Amino acid sequence: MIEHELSATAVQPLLATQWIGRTYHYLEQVDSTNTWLQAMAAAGDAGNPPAGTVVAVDYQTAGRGRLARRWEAPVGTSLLFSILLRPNWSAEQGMWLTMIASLAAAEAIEQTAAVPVRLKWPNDILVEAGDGWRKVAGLLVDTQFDAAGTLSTAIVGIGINVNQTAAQLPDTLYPITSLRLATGHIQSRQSLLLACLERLEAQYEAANNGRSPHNAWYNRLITIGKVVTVSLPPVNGTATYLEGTAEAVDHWGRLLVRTPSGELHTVDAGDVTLHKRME
Ligand code: BT5
Repeated sequence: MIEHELSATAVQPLLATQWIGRTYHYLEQVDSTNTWLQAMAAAGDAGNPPAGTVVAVDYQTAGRGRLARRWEAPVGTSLLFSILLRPNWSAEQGMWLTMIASLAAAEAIEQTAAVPVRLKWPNDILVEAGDGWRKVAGLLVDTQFDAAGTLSTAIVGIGINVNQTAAQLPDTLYPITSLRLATGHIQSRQSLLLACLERLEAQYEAANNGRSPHNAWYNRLITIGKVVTVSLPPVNGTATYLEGTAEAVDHWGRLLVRTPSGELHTVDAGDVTLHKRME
């Protein structure tokens, strides 16, 4: 029998990591890899499943984006996986998880598909597709805090459009693509997964040793200097928006938006959508 390219027996012997992916599950289908790993973590006792546990699938019946949005990908076309981390970091440091996972995915895509990668705040991964930057991947970080407010468990979910044709991509408000469309070649999901896990471990170790990922992440952001519309959490059921120029991102990953009246607003990633203007 030919091994599935994402099966444990195919992936684990090729892993260059110490702990990420050492516990590894491949499943044909789940609702959402983040939800599945969350349930595993909730059912386990202390330290179980271990930090670094990975689940990768061929299909999600209820793939999740942020804020109850959906992540859609036809069977076998994408890299859909989640990693369990147990950081014991301060709550403020939570955004570092998005930073290191974005950087890991960016580096892995550049390494395996040889295409330039930039990031759009807070959690989009973009590639140059010939006609500008298009979203090729997204991150979903689910966090849990212990009684002392420490970030105890985090599930980092990554969805990368690998081999979709144009017809297989969902309709979106902004430009999206797959690595196949951006490069003109079918790409190996296995090589990409191995590279992502290896880069994530390196990024995580550096962050865990106190080295901030901020500068590397900031340097890849296309958002800075752009006019953005931020949709804030609804107030009494009414949508509220903030339009201004994205001036910077602070050390903890919050976006600083200057409105036309000159006020500077600090925007937390968890609560917002950036509308329009990827160019
Ligand atoms: C994201 O959310 O970009 C995070 C996506 C994370 C997906 C991974 S897959 C493995 C793991 N398990 C999960 O259940 N999720 C994670 P957000 O920024 O909210 O973007 C969601 C929006 O992206 C949707 O509302 C669609 O407009 C668009 N979208 C849906 N599927 C897409 C795709 N395949 N490629 C590009 N955009 C997509």
